[in-house]
Amino acid sequence: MPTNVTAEYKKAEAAFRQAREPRERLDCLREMLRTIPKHKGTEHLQADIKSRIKQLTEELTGPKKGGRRGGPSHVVRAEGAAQLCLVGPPNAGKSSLHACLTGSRTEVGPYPYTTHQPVPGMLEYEDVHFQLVDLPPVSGEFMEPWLVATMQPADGVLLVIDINDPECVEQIPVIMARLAEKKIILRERWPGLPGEKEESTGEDDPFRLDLPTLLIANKCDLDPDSGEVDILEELLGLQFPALTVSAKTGEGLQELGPLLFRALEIVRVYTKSPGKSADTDKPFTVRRGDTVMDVARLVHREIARDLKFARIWGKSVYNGQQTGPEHLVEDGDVVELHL
Ligand SMILES: Nc1nc2c(ncn2[C@@H]2O[C@H](COP(=O)(O)OP(=O)(O)O)[C@@H](O)[C@H]2O)c(=O)[nH]1
Ligand SMILES: [Mg+2]
Repeated sequence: MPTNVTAEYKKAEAAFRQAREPRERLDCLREMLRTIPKHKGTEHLQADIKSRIKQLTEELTGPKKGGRRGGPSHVVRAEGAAQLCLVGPPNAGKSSLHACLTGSRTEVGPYPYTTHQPVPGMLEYEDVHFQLVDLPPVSGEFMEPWLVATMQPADGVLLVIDINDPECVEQIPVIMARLAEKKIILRERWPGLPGEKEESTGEDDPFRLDLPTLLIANKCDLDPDSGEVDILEELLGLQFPALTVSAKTGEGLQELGPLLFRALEIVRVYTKSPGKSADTDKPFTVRRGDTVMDVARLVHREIARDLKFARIWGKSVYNGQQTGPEHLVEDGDVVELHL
């Protein structure tokens, strides 16, 4: 990592890390390229930024050259409370799980490599939605080159394995290594679950993506030994939070929504207008540690800009308590934004 970068560049880099929308990410990359000091020490990073600009531009517009006209876009716009990618070896049951959990009609096949495109779908839990993205498999032999770009907006990974397949002992490290080569690191630690803070190296690489990962041990209907996944993790020296499920019988599937909700520390906030009752249809979702201002940003950029104070109804405030924009919101809060 080059030293001697300017404050302006650091700001652009920080904005890039925050950006989730592909277009916004592209703008940030351009800003990084514009502001990076052009000297020997940053050559490598400059090249990296340029190649990402090229890649993202192609993803957004479809390939320019080549036989096929404007191929399908592999960028899935994040929606709902969080986006989770289904990653795993061929035939683990990723598409079957996606279909059960979201009602999608993603293709399921008894042979590997049935899935060729990212398929989004929504998992409902109470009044929030988690976006699950079904993906083609990752194996030692092959990984779609666009997969890395597709995973950039994700908040986490569901690492799906067939718990009865003895090969999963080899498959998991291979998948982790393949992704790590592309700077995607599968993490054991989730904000809302117990676990030790992990060592992180190369912290200042702007292109490294750390994704909290849940191990989904599928096909438990074939061998109902519930201790299997613990043995596997022990063997591999891993400590991903794990869920044992069956896409076939539905066992364990109802636990995913609540687990994600806790793990990601989702906070639901309902808005209301003065003198009216709260809009309880659809919450705005933020994370623990987020503020009234973060909620305002979700409502509208201009509302955030003009926000003066809020009134809040909730568990740890008195009814209609007046707070500033920096007040931390809590799950279930009703917020009235005043400009
Ligand atoms: N017994 C059993 N079979 C499953 C389960 N989930 C998926 N399968 C089967 O495993 C095969 C591969 O499933 P698919 O969802 O296409 O796997 P993917 O390649 O990971 O997307 C299909 O024949 C599925 O019917 C499960 O929970 N139990
Ligand atoms: Mg599939």
